[in-house]
Amino acid sequence: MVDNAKLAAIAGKFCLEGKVTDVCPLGEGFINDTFVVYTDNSQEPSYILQRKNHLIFTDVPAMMENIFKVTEHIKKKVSDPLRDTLTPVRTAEGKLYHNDADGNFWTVCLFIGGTRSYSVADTEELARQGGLGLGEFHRLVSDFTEPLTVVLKGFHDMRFRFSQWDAAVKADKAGRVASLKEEIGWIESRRQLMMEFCEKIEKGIFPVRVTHNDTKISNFLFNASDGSLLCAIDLDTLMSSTILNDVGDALRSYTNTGAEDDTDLDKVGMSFGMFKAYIGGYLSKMKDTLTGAELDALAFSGIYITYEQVLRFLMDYIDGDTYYKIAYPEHNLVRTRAQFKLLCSMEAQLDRMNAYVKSLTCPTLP
Ligand code: ADP
Ligand code: GN1
Ligand code: MG
Repeated sequence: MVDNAKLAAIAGKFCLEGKVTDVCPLGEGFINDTFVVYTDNSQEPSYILQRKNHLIFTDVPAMMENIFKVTEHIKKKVSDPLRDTLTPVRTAEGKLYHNDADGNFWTVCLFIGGTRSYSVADTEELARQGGLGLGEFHRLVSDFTEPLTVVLKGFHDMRFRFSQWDAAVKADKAGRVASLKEEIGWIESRRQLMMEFCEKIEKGIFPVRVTHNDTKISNFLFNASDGSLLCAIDLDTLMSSTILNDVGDALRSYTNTGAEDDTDLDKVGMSFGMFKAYIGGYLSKMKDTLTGAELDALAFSGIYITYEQVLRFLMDYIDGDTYYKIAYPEHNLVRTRAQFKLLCSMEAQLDRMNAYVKSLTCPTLP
């Protein structure tokens, strides 16, 4: 752990207003280390300081360049540019990151006050706000035309995930494969179905758009005053891909009645009410932009990305827990089981999810 004085010194490398008075950890994400920075300008937090995981994000400068370009684009279109998207802060040398003596990459952005974030959606109104927020984000970036660097190769590419998976099962680095016959079967029994969908993506059936790629609820800020959605944050995985990745990951997060890592599987499942609320919000912004192929695949996208998440958590468990931060030894296995329960619940409700999307997009005439 980095001590407070060191963190304050790192924050001091950036062009901050005021003198740093405190830096406190914010235990949230699975990949980066996030801190809140206080200054003598305010009682409220002023900045977010992050140590980006450079073992995962191997080109932090390119990642920050993506974030800078896209947020600049968004700022030109919104009413409150300092609240309606992230604002990266540069170092005294004019860089969007600070590379310390130990090889760590640090970044700073403005803290957006008067907001709150969630790890689970507990009301349908929150889910509807989430859908509106992702729709608004996709709308804001829809005319961003500059190329974006691929920060994580193969991120939502199932063919790539299966190549990692096959290598992990073969290597069996942590010696856990023999005890995971049932769980491995969950992945294998759906491999062909998932590859068929992946082939559709590869064939270009869905348009390539600017996407967030990590749309779980904790990566959005909501206004504390009225619960309305403010903006998308955690823009590390901004890339070009199909919006189905974003909608699918959001459905995985917002519709789950339990936690992502719930140990009580009775609590886990897809709430159809939350699905309706999320998709209703999203489509109210994006219905006229999406192609028929995208609309037809919207409901399945939740299954696709939830399956990918089961695979990724299980693969990390097989690998000996090297990717995601874990809070206890079996954490990745618990996550795998909880996400699998959610997957089964989504599979059982696919027909009615599809019917609901149809009812919103092709209303029958009276
Ligand atoms: P990670 O990459 O570790 O997931 P995030 O960027 O998602 O980190 O940030 C973790 C949490 O910190 C968010 O869920 C949110 O609560 C808070 N947060 C992040 N950025 C800001 C910001 N600019 N203003 C206010 N809160 C923020
Ligand atoms: C990670 O960084 P964070 O915690 O927002 C992961 C996502 C997973 C998510 C599961 C770069 O997101 O892909 O869906 O955990 N991010 C990366 O909660 O791998
Ligand atoms: Mg996050």
